[in-house]
Amino acid sequence: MSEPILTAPFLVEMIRTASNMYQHGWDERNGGNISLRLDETEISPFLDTSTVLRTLPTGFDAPALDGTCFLLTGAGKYFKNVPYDPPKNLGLIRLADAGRTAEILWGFSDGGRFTSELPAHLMSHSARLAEDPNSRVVMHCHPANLIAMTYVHDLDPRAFTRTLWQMCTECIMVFPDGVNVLPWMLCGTNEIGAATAAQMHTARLVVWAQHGIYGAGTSLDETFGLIETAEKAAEIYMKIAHLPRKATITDAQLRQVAAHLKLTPREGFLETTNL
Ligand code: 2HA
Ligand code: ZN
Repeated sequence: MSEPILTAPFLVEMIRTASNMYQHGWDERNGGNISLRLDETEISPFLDTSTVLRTLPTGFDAPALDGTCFLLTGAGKYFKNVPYDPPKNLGLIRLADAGRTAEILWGFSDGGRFTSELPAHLMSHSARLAEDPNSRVVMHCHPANLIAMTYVHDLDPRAFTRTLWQMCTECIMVFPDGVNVLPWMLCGTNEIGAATAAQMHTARLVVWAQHGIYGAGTSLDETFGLIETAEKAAEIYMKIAHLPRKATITDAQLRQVAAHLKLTPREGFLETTNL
C-alpha cells in the first residue's frame, strides 16, 4: 500500500515553490516552468512506477537522461493554480527511448502535457549534470526587474554580471559563476533549448533578454534563492540606473568577499589590476 502522493516531500516542495514564485510576481498567467529531477526510488513509495498512463514524444534526443524521472509544470498551466489542483497543473514523467519519449507516470490529469519549454529544461539538466552530479532543478520565470534591465543594459555577460555583483554584497557570494545572457530568441524551441544549455556549462543563471531567466541548482530552495538574489540586484539597478552614481562595490571589495568565503569568481569577470 503506497503513501498518498500529495504527501511526497518533492510534491509538497514543488507546490510551495510554485506558489511562492507566483506571489513574487514572477509567473503571471502561464508564465514560467519548473522541472525537478527525481530518482525512481524517491517516487516508488508513493506510486507504482511500472504503470505508464500515457506516452508523449519529447521532440529531441536526451540519451544522457534516459530512464530519468522529472516532476514538471504543465504546458499552459498557471502557477497561481498549482496548489488548488496539483495533478492537473503538474506531472511526473520518466524518459525512455534515449530521451525521445516521455512516459507519464502521474499528473497532467486533464489530458495535458509537460511545459512547452521541455527542450530548454532537459538540455539544461544534461549540461548542469555534466558540471555537477547533484544538480536537480531547472527553473524559468519572468521577474520584472531582470527583464527591465535587458532593455537598458549591455547584454555582454561580463558587463551584466559585474553590474549585478555591484548592486549588493551578497550577489558574488550567491552566484560567483555570474550570469550568462542570451539575446532575444523564439521561446519553446529546441534552438533556444540548445542555446540555454550551452550557457549552463559556465553559469547557473541564464538571462533570456526581454523574456526572463533560467536558474539551475541542487534543490528548489537553492534555485529559487539564486533567482531571488539576481532579481533583487536588478531591482536595485533599476532604482539607481538613472541617478548619479556616488558609490559602488569595487573589484577589490568583491575579491575580498570571494576570498573570505573561499569562492572563485568567474574567471576574467573582475579587473585584474589592483583596483
Ligand atoms: O510557458 O514562460 O517561456 C510559459 C513560458 C514560456
Ligand atoms: Zn517564459
